[in-house]
Order: sequence, then C-alpha cells, then structure tokens
Amino acid sequence: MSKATHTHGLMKDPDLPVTADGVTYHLNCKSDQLADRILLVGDPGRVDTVAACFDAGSVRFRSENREIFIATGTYKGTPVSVLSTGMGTDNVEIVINEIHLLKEYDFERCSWRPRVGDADVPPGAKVFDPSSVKMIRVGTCGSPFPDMPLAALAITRHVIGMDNTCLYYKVKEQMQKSKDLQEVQRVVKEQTSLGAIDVYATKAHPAITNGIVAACKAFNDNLPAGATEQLYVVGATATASGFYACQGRAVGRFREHLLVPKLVEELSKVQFDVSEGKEIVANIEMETSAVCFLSHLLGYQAGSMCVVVAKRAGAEHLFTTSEQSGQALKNAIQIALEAIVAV
Ligand code: R1P
Ligand code: URA
Repeated sequence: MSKATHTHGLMKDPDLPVTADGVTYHLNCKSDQLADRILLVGDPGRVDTVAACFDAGSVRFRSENREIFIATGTYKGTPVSVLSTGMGTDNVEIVINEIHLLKEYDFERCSWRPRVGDADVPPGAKVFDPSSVKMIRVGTCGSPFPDMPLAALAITRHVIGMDNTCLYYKVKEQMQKSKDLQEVQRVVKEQTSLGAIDVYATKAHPAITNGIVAACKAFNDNLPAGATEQLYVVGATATASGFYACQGRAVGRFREHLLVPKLVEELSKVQFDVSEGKEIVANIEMETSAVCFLSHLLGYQAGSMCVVVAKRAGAEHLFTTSEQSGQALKNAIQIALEAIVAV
C-alpha cells in the first residue's frame, strides 16, 4: 500500500497547483490513486470506518492532508475511494476542482482530456466519459421536517443552496430552464426569510438518488430477524454555510443578531411541487449543495444521504445518542457502498 506524505513537490502554476508528476495540492494524490466511485464524508475519522468495510486487504492507497483523508480499495471487487471533505461547501469546492483535475487532466500530454462525443480527438488521447465519476456524500444532518424519525436517513433529491460557494459559478442553461429548480427557488424566496440571502437551487443526479433508495430497500429486505429497519425519507436538502445562525441556531448574545431566526420553522412548512410530486425539506447540513451543483456542471453523477442526528421540528426536539447515530452511520455506510458500486 502506498501512503502519500504531507509535503508537496514543485508546483509551477499557481492557478493549477499540481506537481509535474500529477500530485494535487490539497488532495495530495495522483490520478491512479483515486477511484471513479467515491464516497465523500465530512469527518476525517469516518474514512477509516468506511475503509474497514472495503474488501479484506484491498486498501492500496492512503493519504492525509489537513482535513482531507483518502483511502482507496475495492468493495465487492469494484474500485472505490473514500475521501473526507471536512466541514463546509468551501472545502467541497476545493475537493471537486481537484477531483476534476485528477480525472480529466492528461499529465503525460499536459492537456485536458477530450470527452466522449467531442468532434476533434487528438490521435492517442484518452477519451473521458464524465458519467464514470460517481459520488455519494455520507454525512450527518439536522432536520426541519416535523415527521422525520430521529436517526433516519435523509436522502437528497433537490437542494437549496443557502451558502454562496456556487454563486461564483454560472448556472448551466439546462439548470436555469428547469421548472423544478425554478419552483424550489421561488417557494424558498417567497415563503421563507431566505429572500434576504441569495439562495440557489440544484438537484442530486436522479440515478444516484434512486440507487440510494434501492440500496436502502435491499438493506431492509435482507435484515436478520429481529433487527431494526433503517428508516429513510427522500426530500430536499438545505445546505448552510455554518452550523449556528446559518442553520437558525441562536446562541447566547448572538440571539438578537440573527437575520433568519425562524429558519427551521419556515423550512418545516414549505413544500415544492416538482416532477416527482410534493417534496418537503428533509434536512439541513453543510456540503450537499456544492457536491451536487459542481458535479452537475461537470457531468459527474452525485448525490447525498445523511443521518438525522438533530430533530429540530415536530412534537419532540431531540439529538441522537452516540449509540443511535453510530448504528445509523454504520447502516448508511453499508447502504452507500452497495449503492456506489451498483449505479
Ligand atoms: C457539522 O457538525 C458537520 O456535520 C455534517 C455537516 O454537514 C457538517 O459538516 O456533516 P458531516 O457529518 O459529514 O461532517
Ligand atoms: N450537522 C449539521 O450541519 N446540522 C445539524 O443540525 C446536525 C449535523
């Protein structure tokens, strides 16, 4: 097994920080050390938990740099990587840019690889299929949905970007024209105080959302007698740029300074009328908008599933015990691994 060190070699281009032999600045790995199928987790400590579920003895690469830990191995014979993003969409932006570089830059030819369908493919160039990159975020979250069971999985369909990371990227025309994304953005702007924030809308790739749901069903169908089912809810994910005021939490003297103090209550009431039917806001967390939006721009397939550790609406407001969240995360990892190799 190879293990990357923290120091980096000479990087000539400040706008494309990568060494001549193809090691990227933050991800600290080379193209062939990162699989096409990737589980993204927030917590670096979760990387080992996922890697422990890989095929025995299959981990062939590990790297640790800042909050970005990577392990690459196989699951049921298919190459898979697990990579921690740390907290926040700003980190995710770094991660997706460097995944793009690792997947699509040809370091031997010093040029971007042509894609399937391109008219001019230089002789000998390796053609790239963007849909070969598949990513599932496995995280934790809070929920504004009054009927959300504690420790259930919130599976993302649409996404409300309450952060501003992806506002630095132009929206694809196809996304701009999407009636469903317009509906999500309209409802949020008209029916919540988020009109004061420049929210954007995006969507998980349907194949990933459906793949996660199918894996959840199979997981529950194959439980040993007496084992508890893993509950799940499909809905919209609201991604925040912080944990406290950005998710409607008022702490101490900050209480009087919140711009959107009723965020949870407002999100608990909205419903989107989208192609799939009525959709509620299932969860609030800190990475999914950037994972889905940036993947969509590149033609990569991405989605997200998070364990609800904080139930913030409904009759009882609760936080999971570490036992409850530990079991649900274990289930989530199993389900995500099955989904990522099946989609
Ligand atoms: C906040 O506690 C962190 O937990 C959630 C949020 O998105 C944020 O990163 O996800 P992870 O458990 O994946 O880190
Ligand atoms: N992670 C979040 O971002 N929010 C929560 O409420 C819980 C976990």
